[in-house]
This record gives sequence, structure tokens and C-alpha cells, in this order.
Amino acid sequence: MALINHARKEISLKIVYWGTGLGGKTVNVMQLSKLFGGKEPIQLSTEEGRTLFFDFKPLEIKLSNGYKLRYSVYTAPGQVIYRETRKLLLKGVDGIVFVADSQISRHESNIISLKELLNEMKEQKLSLDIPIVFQYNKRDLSNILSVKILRKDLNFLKRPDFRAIAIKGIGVRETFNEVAKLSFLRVITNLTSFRARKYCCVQKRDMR
Ligand SMILES: Nc1nc2c(ncn2[C@@H]2O[C@H](COP(=O)(O)OP(=O)(O)OP(=O)(O)O)[C@@H](O)[C@H]2O)c(=O)[nH]1
Ligand SMILES: [Mg+2]
Repeated sequence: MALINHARKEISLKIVYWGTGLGGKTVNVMQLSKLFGGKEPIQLSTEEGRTLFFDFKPLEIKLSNGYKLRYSVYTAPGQVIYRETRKLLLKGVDGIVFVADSQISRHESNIISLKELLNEMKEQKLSLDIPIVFQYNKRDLSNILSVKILRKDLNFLKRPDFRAIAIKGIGVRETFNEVAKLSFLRVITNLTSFRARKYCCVQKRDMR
């Protein structure tokens, strides 16, 4: 859930990169660091470079009204055994990037990972309006599925999607920009309708 601090003029949002093991989530976050600069990502990984708990990257964007948008970007470890860690990482999420591995051999794992995400969102009663952006990664490899098939099998909710070669930084910025924009807009929309509801309640009370 977004944290809004009007005194400090800060809005903090949590973004989680989710997807099957070795799909390219950590590479995305490392590329974000190159693209946006700022503090180096914090990595908690095994010796082989597999994410153990999460990777974390803070990002800051200044708005024209003087407010700062702070994004806390996490990757959820993709290996099957880290299910409990993934669950924890979804708490308070404002936007999700689902990184799919385009390789034919990883298709089943993508589907399992997506099912787990949707189940988990349901279990944790996370709102269905939380933005999910799809990224079809590893488009540089030869043994990959067409985007048409990936869309049909994974992105049946028809959310925004992007092709990527994360290792070369291709599609990384576009994917992040989209989830950053959508999660921010959702917070603003919810805030506005909350204020409107509050105003309506006051009006009704005054009319009694
Ligand atoms: N060819 C190719 N390889 C990629 C691409 N993106 C990532 N990789 C490689 O895929 C492997 C796994 O990438 P990671 O970013 O560590 O994957 P992950 O999703 O974080 O994996 P877990 O932490 O185990 O869940 C690494 O060897 C990367 O170099 C890509 O676009 N193309
Ligand atoms: Mg990783």
C-alpha cells in the first residue's frame, strides 16, 4: 500500500518483479540501476547468483509540484522452494511486473509462476486493480515462443506488455515506466475517490 507523507512531500510505492526462476528479474533490476542511477541495488543472492530473499533497488522521481515519488523495487526469488518469501514480498505491493522467460522450455514454468501469483493475490485479498505489467524476456534467443502465444497463455487479462532483452537493457525502461505510471495513477485515483466519498458523507450528515 502506498505511503503518503504530505509533510515531507513524499509518496512511496512498492513494485515487485515476479516470475519463474532464471527468467531475468535480477537482470532487470540491475539494468534499472544503470538507466536511472542512484543507489546500487541490494542483492541477497546465492553464490551462483540466484536470488535468495530479494533484490532491492530504491528509485526516486521528482514531480513538478515538489513531491517526490519513491519506488522500492523488489524481485521475488523464482525458485519453487522460496514460496514463503514470495508471499511476504507481495504484502503492500502497488505494482507488479511479471517477467516471462520466452523460451519454449520455460513455458510451463511461466504458467505455474503466474498461477501462483494470481492465487496469492486472491489469498492475500489484494485488489485486482493492482497494475500488472507483462514482460516477455530473452527475445534474443532462438528457441522462443511467439508473442502471440505468450499473450494468449499468460496475458489473458490483457494487461500492458513489452518484449525485452533484459541482458542488453532492451525493454527494461519501458516495462518499468509503465508499472511506475500505472501504480502512481492508481494511488492518485484511490485518493481522489476517497476524498470525494469523505466529502459526500460530510454533505449527507450536514443535510440531516
Ligand atoms: N540470452 C538472454 N539471457 C538473459 C536475458 N535476461 C537474463 N538472462 C540470463 O538469464 C539468467 C538468469 O537471470 P536472472 O536475472 O538472474 O534471473 P532471475 O529471474 O532473477 O532468477 P531467480 O533469482 O533465480 O529467480 C542469467 O544468466 C542472465 O544472464 C536476456 O534477455 N537474454
Ligand atoms: Mg534473481
